[in-house]
Amino acid sequence: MTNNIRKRLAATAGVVTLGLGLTVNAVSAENLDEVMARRGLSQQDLLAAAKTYTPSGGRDEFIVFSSGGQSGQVIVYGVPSMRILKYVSAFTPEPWQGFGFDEESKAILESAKVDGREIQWGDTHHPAITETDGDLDGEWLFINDKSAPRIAVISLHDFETQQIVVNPIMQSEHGGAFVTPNSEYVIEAAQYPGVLGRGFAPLSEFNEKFRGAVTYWKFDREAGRIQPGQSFSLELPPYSQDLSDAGKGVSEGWSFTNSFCAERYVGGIELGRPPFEAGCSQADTDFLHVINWRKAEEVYKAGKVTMINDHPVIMMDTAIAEGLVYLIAEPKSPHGVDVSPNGEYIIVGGKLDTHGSVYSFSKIQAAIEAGKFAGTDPYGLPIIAMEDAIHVQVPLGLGPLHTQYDSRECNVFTSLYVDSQVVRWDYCEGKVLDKISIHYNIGHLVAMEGEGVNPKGKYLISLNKLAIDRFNPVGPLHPQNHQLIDISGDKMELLYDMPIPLGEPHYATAIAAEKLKPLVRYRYGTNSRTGGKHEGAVRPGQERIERDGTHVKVYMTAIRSHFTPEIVEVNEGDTVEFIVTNSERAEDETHGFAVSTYNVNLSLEPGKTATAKIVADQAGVFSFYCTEFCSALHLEMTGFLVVKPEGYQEASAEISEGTSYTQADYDKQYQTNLDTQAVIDSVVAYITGRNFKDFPEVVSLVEDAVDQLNFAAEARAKAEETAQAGDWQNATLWAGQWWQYQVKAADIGLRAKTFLDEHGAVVVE
Ligand code: K7E
Ligand code: CUA
Repeated sequence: MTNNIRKRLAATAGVVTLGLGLTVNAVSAENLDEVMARRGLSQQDLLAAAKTYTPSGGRDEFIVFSSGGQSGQVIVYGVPSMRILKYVSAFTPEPWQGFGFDEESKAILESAKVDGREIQWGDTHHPAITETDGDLDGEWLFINDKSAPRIAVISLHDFETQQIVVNPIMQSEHGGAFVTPNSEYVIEAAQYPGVLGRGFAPLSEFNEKFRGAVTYWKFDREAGRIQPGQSFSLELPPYSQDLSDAGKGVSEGWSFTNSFCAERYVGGIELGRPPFEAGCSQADTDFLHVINWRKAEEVYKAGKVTMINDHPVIMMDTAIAEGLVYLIAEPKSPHGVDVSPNGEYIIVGGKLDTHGSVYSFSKIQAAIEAGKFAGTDPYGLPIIAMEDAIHVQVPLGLGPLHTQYDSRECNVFTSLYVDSQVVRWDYCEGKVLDKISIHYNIGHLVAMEGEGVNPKGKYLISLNKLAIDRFNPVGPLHPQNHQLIDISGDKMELLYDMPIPLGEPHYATAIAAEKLKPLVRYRYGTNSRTGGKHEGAVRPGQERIERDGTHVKVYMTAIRSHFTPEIVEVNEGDTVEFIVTNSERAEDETHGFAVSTYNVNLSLEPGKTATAKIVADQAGVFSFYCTEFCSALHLEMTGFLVVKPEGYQEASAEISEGTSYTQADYDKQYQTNLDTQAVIDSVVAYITGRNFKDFPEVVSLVEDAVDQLNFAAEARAKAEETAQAGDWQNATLWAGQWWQYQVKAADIGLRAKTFLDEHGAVVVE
């Protein structure tokens, strides 16, 4: 390893002296026609490749946040390249990010318990990005969990989950997360009916005791947190509420939630009764719930609520008296409900109906104002006749589910589950424009910002339920398939298939990449799970081990390529907290912190502080080490946790080592360091001889290199001091440490130089 570094440094020196920046690879002589022939590609394929291929270092125009289905995570990828960039853990532990392993994220998962029960997974369905005036703003992301009624709040400053709230009254949900146009509320509607508050009632009392509900979670933008104390719900009939969407523009202040199984069937196939699927699809229509949330907010603030599990619920009789909820028939087993960019139209697909049904908000308002109702449902909620609310119904194909809006006026895309197609149609005129087949069985689809007030068009992604024969077989459980479709022309064109091997994604949301402004590094000593300062953060030089009875706190730093401290001695049975701060400032210099046997792994991005807490109940000597290959001496980034058996008495405190060093060793290392410094000086001259200050990336690299050189100077002082005292052992080792810092500085300098070369830096006087 040491030799390799020497060679690399020598090479750096060579490049600097010769001024070489580029090498040309003249080996690849195959031309495009030959590649097409060899790989059996058509012109169409080449076109698709050219539209999606992103050269090394290139960026995507859009970023997609996809539900990770049963993984309880969020999948982040780029469009058009379809390169996966990150999995964000939300409801489930994920060791790479340390989520569910550090104490800070364990606290989030602790708050995600349902009635005291730990839920080890999540069924994520619908992500939603915060909106300002109905426009996606890229600050926060919400995602729901269908299995347990929960919503996670993810910061898009660092792509980390910072909060999970548990719905106090529902036993399952589906119609979350959807945001109101200024993210005042995050909407969460129930799915399967239950006794509100998760209580018991016999199924024989289903009609009387079971209920649906919709919750409006208050979002505090400043704090980046849902405020449960300012949130409220509406009691709804036990129709299985499904998806929701918030009104905007003309319909701002309203929200829409559809439902299936308005038959209120309770199943019982084992009793000889027809199963749910028969009992829930008998009637020709279900109900779209039209809710005046702005008015409901006033009713809640006026205290006209019933507290269930300490949560305010507007009961149905109040909702009826105050005119908060209206029902409209919608076609058999509806699924998606999607509001148009101007807020006037609400499009619903009926899974067992062939139509896309376009409701008009102004017609709905006219009916409400005129008090024109077709009757009431069994619970007394007013029903608006479908013909009084419909703008147009368009035959689209079999199994219409979800709809996304295009940048072209009046154009939408609807998924056809049974037909395995996407249909583009005009919802103003009510005509079909184009269809494309997908493989196979599309669920949701996502167009770029296709749910906001300002859809971007260009691309559509079909989120398919089956992959069948699209990929190399990997056993009976197939990956999911996201298919990228070009929608910029009049004909939709399939561009790319992306396998997703993590869970079944339901919905995804896409935002222009330029709207996202994620951090490069944390402010020093950040608790990333709260976004605030970590009280246990220490700077280099402040590291220490504190003992309070049997509770040991290790305040530690991590920097290429060591932890401080490196040897931690505790007694069997002690509780040990490692509070580790990554003291790097350099971009992407993440360290890990794992302790063998004790189920510990932290992810420490530059500036972050995280805590690993263990009960050292097993005596022994356990290595801790860095789990990210952070530097040439990454493998050496290690230490010992010494857990002394109860009653153990140490014979000698002296550490016995393998190698001893002489003055000759010291002199040799000293000379190497002087030679290395000459190389570093030439790199520094190269950088400072160019306009490096025009490149913020290079400025931060230079700052990091200067830090390393300061550390080098400190180590050099210690080496010379111990040499003066004739302690050749420590003098040699300190000289070696001095060299380590030099190597890091040179490594950073080389990166800076490469960056300058690639970005056209110019020589300055
Ligand atoms: Cu799978 Cu939106 Cu939960 Cu439709 S949902 S597909
Ligand atoms: Cu730090 Cu590897």
